[in-house]
Amino acid sequence: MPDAPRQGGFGPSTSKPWSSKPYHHPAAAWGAARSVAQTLIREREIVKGSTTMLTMNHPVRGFDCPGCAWPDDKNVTLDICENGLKHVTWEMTHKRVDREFFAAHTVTELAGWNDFDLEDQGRLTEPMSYDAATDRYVPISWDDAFAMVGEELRALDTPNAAAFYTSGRLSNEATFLYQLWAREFGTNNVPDCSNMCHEASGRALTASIATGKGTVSLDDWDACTALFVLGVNAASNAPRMLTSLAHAVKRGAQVVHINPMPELAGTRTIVPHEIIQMATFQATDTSTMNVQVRPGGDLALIRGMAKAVFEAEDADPRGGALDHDFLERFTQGVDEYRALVDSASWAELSRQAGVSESQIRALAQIYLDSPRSIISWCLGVTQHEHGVDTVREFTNLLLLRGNIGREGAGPSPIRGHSNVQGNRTCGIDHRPGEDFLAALDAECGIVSPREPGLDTVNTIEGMNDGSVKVFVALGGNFVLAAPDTKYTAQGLRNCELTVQVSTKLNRSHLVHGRKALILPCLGRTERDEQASGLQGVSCEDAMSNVQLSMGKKKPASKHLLSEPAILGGMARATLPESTTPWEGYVADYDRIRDSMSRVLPGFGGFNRLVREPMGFRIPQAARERIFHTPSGRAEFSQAPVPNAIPDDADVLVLQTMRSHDQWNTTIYSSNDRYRGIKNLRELVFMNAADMRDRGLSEGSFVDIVATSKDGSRRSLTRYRAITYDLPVGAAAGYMPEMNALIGAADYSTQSDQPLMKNVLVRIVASS
Ligand SMILES: Nc1nc2c(c(=O)[nH]1)N[C@H]1C(S)=C(S)[C@@H](COP(=O)(O)OP(=O)(O)OC[C@H]3O[C@@H](n4cnc5c(=O)[nH]c(N)nc54)[C@H](O)[C@@H]3O)O[C@H]1N2
Ligand SMILES: Nc1nc2c(c(=O)[nH]1)N[C@H]1C(S)=C(S)[C@@H](COP(=O)(O)OP(=O)(O)OC[C@H]3O[C@@H](n4cnc5c(=O)[nH]c(N)nc54)[C@H](O)[C@@H]3O)O[C@H]1N2
Ligand SMILES: [Mo]
Repeated sequence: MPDAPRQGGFGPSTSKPWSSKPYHHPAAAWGAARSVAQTLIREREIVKGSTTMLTMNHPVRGFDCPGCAWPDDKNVTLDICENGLKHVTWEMTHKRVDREFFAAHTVTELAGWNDFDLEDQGRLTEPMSYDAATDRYVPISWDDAFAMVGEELRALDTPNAAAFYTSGRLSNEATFLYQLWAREFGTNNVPDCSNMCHEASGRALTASIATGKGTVSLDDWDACTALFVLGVNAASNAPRMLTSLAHAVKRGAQVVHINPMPELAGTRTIVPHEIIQMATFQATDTSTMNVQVRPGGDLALIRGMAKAVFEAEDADPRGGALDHDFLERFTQGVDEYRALVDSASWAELSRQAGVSESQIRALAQIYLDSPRSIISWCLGVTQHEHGVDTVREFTNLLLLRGNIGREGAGPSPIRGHSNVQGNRTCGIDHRPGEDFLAALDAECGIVSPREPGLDTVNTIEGMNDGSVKVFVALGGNFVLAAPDTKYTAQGLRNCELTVQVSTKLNRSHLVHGRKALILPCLGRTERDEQASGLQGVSCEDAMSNVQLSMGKKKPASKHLLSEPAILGGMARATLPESTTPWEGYVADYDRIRDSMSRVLPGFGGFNRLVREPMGFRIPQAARERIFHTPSGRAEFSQAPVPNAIPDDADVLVLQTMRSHDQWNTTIYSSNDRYRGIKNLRELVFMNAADMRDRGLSEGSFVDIVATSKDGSRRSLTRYRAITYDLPVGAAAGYMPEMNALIGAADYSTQSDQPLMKNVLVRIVASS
């Protein structure tokens, strides 16, 4: 792996002077409009891009934005955001990576390029295979590529020597084929990006209320009277959420942001689609309160709120602090939970939360005064050791006042990739349930393996110890997205075969196995023609709505295949005797949906439902207060309050996050507008007191040394220290560059999620 160029990190190299100035404008607004215009111009897509925008997230026959998973608002005619537009234009670029490009550059040479420049070459155009003799990718026919995959897989001693990774934008239909191929072949090794984002949420909600998903809809967001938003940078990562936040404040709901880093969504926005607001520069508040929690202090904070709720109940047993009827009829374990809450002292809860008792009480009062409350969260909560316990604590607090299974109330995780939730629904699960497997086997006439498969961190381990020899990735950029960059790279290089199904060139094509394939696919904006005609695919958003998405654009190259077609081809080559109608599925996606309708609960009539104007919402038992847990009730959890404070005062808790101008490993520019940063990615935000203690001034070069759970150390040198309003002891910087600091052993024992928001570091001035 090359060292990142300075200042630009993995983004565009820049020699422009860096700067850091507080941002004083509302979120979205004209800064966003200007940024979109720049992207459109850069990709020379000004005309096509702007008309394509008009069909994005449109209820009737648009395509689903390939960006984030925030649901479409049926009341908004043009439901778009700055970052979604950047994302779409990124896919629609006129630039192409063709066989001449690969002939002109060896892989060793490309490995020296920076990541921005790799993706900036444009769309991949035809299948390529690595040729070790010339150290180049050379063209290969689709049939030969499929045959290579089939041969390598069939040569393995065990199907468990293969792993099948998904990045969460794969459609439901392709997902179903993908997991069917893996299981018919004989493995549950289906790691996915969700192992790095919401695994903790899924496990927690499943244990508490027997659903892996949030239970609320956008209508509930519009009906709630209090909204608690934890650990999400909404203005950058779910910009369409700003509209809901602004509307909630306008109609008098309480909107509380809980975050160690005050983010712009916690202040004001210009509602992205309200053109008059844009023109007149009127901003709407997006919060009524901001609370600066200690990194990893959320469980203690929520427990403090629960403590105040119990105290209110004791002070006035008829005051309605608790929903006794709900607790009695629908829950299990409240007495034990109460004892646990009683045993925690205010002093300890306040110390661990990093928030004063009076502020926790004020938060609890908002909760007590609210008839309908939603708790919403993202990575700031899940990418911690105690992520599962924390999400279960959210559920505990909600249960106390019956805030589940009724209008305007419930848990609402903010999901990442546009179809990451749908991937899990449709079978990307390394620990599948028996009900699902039995239904799959009955429909498809196969015998699925029952032993659990590998997730992301265990796949990396397997590639390194030689037990995983074939790695297939449907999208994503595994080597940069995963922790411990060097170790992950070593694992990939250890493989017999790596297969990357992608739209653009990225680092994971250059860090490859002995044999390697790059298989280019259609993007979501493009027309997908199969034997039976034009096809649509479906996605599920973060609130369980499933909608059809139809690409409109001419494909970037005539050699591209759709993801279902590539999967069908690889599966047929792997399983020549298979009775699965791979060719029939690919010819007509309705056939895939017919099979899915018989396997997946809530998908009966899939082909009809998905063609309704806004699609359909998957029914959820928990939403109806039916809890399929072992006790048949919603279960309180009984977790101890974790220690969020490092033993050594010199150690800082570093979080790795996104800048405004990136999509995971895709970096659009080296600016982070809302945090006031220009032309700099190799930085670490710190509290002023922590900077002073270390003798650092604004922009000083520092070395960052992380100590892993296993005692090993990793470091980054010559990063710039930037003062930011963070709690003492907290630090923050950008992924994916900082994955170099996260050890392979540094994942949560509760979820296997890498500790991407909890890296223990020492920071010193560079020598
Ligand atoms: N434009 C854009 N949109 C995206 C993405 C993108 O890269 N770019 N990525 C998509 C994906 S895959 C995902 S999963 C989501 C991610 O969306 P986010 O979760 O917003 O992602 P991060 O940038 O990692 O930001 C983490 C947030 O959690 C806060 N935080 C950190 N530690 C703690 C803590 O201990 N407690 C609390 N309460 N807060 C904490 C941070 O200050 C920050 O605001 O966004 C999706 N949307
Ligand atoms: N340190 C740190 N690391 C993190 C995180 C963090 O907060 N901190 N967040 C984690 C999270 S939440 C996630 S979700 C992962 C993201 O991990 P991934 O999903 O693996 O990474 P992306 O950067 O989203 O993938 C980008 C690539 O996807 C391909 N692509 C784009 N569109 C398509 C398409 O339509 N089809 C196909 N087949 N390919 C396509 C392109 O080739 C592009 O280069 O990163 C994780 N890594
Ligand atoms: Mo994610």
